[in-house]
Amino acid sequence: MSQDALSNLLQENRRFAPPADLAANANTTEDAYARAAEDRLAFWAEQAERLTWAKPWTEVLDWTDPPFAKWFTGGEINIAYNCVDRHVEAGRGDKVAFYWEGEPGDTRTITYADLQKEVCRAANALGELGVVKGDRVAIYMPMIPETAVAMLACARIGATHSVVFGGFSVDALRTRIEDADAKLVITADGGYRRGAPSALKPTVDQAVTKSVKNVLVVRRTGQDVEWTDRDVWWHDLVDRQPEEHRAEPHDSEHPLFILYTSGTTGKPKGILHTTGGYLTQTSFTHHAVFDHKPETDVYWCTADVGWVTGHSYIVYGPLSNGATSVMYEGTPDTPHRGRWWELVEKYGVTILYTAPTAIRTFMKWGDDIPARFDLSSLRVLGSVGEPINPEAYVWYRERIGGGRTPVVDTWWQTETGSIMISPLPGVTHGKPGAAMRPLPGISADVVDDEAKSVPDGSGGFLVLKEPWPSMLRTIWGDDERFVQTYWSRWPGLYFAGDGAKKDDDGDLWLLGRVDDVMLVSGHNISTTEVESALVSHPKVAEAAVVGASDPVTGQAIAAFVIPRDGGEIDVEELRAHVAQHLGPIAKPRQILLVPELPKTRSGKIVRRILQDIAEGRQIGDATTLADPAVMEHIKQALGL
Ligand code: 6R9
Repeated sequence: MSQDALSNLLQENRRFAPPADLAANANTTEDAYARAAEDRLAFWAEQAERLTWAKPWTEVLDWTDPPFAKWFTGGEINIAYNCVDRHVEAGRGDKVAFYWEGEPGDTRTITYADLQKEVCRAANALGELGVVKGDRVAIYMPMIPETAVAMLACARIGATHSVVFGGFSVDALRTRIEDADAKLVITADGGYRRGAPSALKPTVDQAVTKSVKNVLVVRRTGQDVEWTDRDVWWHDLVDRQPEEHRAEPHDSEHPLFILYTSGTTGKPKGILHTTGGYLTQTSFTHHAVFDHKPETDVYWCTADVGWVTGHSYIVYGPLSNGATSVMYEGTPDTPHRGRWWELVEKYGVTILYTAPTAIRTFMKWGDDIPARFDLSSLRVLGSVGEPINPEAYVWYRERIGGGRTPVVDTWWQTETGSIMISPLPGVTHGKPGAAMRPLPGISADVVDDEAKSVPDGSGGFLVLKEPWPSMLRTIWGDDERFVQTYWSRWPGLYFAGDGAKKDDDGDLWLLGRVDDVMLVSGHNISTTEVESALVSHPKVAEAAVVGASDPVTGQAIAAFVIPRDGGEIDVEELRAHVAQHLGPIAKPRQILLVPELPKTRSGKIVRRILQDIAEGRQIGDATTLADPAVMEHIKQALGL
């Protein structure tokens, strides 16, 4: 890619200042940037002090063997103690940790004292099953409280967990169990999705490999399950355990979890996160980015726990800060399309953290649905997972946040462990579609092919310049691939794989994966910008674009568009609309109207599949899709 790397076409001039009262009482203020710039390691040491350490560290960062970082070396800490016990010891045992809502409408309220007992029982149960510090445990669960309990119990005893999405297939689960050499699988009979029980246990039965000694099964749906000697019911084993368990301190660099990212080619990468640095940064970012106040806030992160967002911002970050959270099992349209807003009203949610894909879905369903509910409790809204189009940002702020709430667009990855680039709600004048600045203590930049920092107003590659506490430590079992994948493009820089641009103020805009950048008549055009231009048309709910090979232009833009409210769209008018916004070079060759888009469980568009359609090929592997039926609907709509 040349120095003019990614296009810089989109003009967006709207600005939103932080609300005065939020700014006046903000957890993190402007001075944090200066303090961190002056002494980054002292800044992170200060954040680590927010936690309770069993043994103090001797060195903040050991970077003598890059890119293998060690944070808070010599320190010892127990993550479960920090997320649970210390709140109980401080007299906050009666505070609610989770308001859990099952999809069928059943509910559970779990206080920190309840959570402590349950985590201790589960830790004792793991001991009875012979799981010891250093073993790996696979967790394949629906969104129920036992999932968080299982993760915390592993963390407590020092077993490394590997959570696998409940929607993944036998093959996907088996490869992950195998790669981690898991000794135990924790699962459930099933969970509720779209109004019906959806089975999990049969998938585990087919996926278990030799290393697995036991399968621990939570009864959630009550559906019939096959049973073998290896299987143990959670209620039989965990419920009879003592509710005391000593939380042994673990080394700051003890492996906490492995989480697999699929990538487009090759076997999934087991991203390894460790203990002290990970908790320091998830805890700090949850506190700072959401301005979380434990006494008054009710926080809801809508992610699935099988995604890194669920690890860092449903479990570890919020619990370390003593948060009261909502946890919801099911889909947003069950039993009706207002379910989320009903939950916001019911629990008085003040902070909501979700993904652009969900926001665009709600836009498509219509403004009248959220308008029926009282959403006035909301004060901060967050977005993660993809670039948020300006139109979706403004809709979120206006229709969900009543025009009052800052929107924090948070950029990060499984690999980074926590949020890296984001506005601070009490400091930043937000721009719709921009992730703005690296957080205090984080060094990010946009560079060209030669790793030279690009000037304001241009685009290039997003890189991270200094190690950060919650960075991945390696790829499980494959140090070489870790170095190759992330650190080999330019010496000393972490390459995130994303394109970005700096605007004239030096603020950062994410432009999508560089693999997705299209090359049209010699110009690099970002999929994100064309999608945002399409979505800015009032009749478009959602759009995905890909570069399809073209004999004349090299690649030509093929756009897949979902009409808003199922309405009609004049395709020529839409092409003209894009040309008007971005210039004639960005005009799609082809616009295909579709009812849905192929997405992963975390809402990312699987462009590879759309490219197969645009180039008239057989459609490739669709196993990582959240809903494989989507492909049938698309093919039908296109007459394929
Ligand atoms: C947390 C998470 C990471 C990739 C990342 C980027 C995209 C995430 C984003 C964003 C633009 C944001 N991404 N947040 N792009 N703006 N606010 O999503 O982790 O599943 O590993 O995906 O997601 O492309 O590189 P993960």
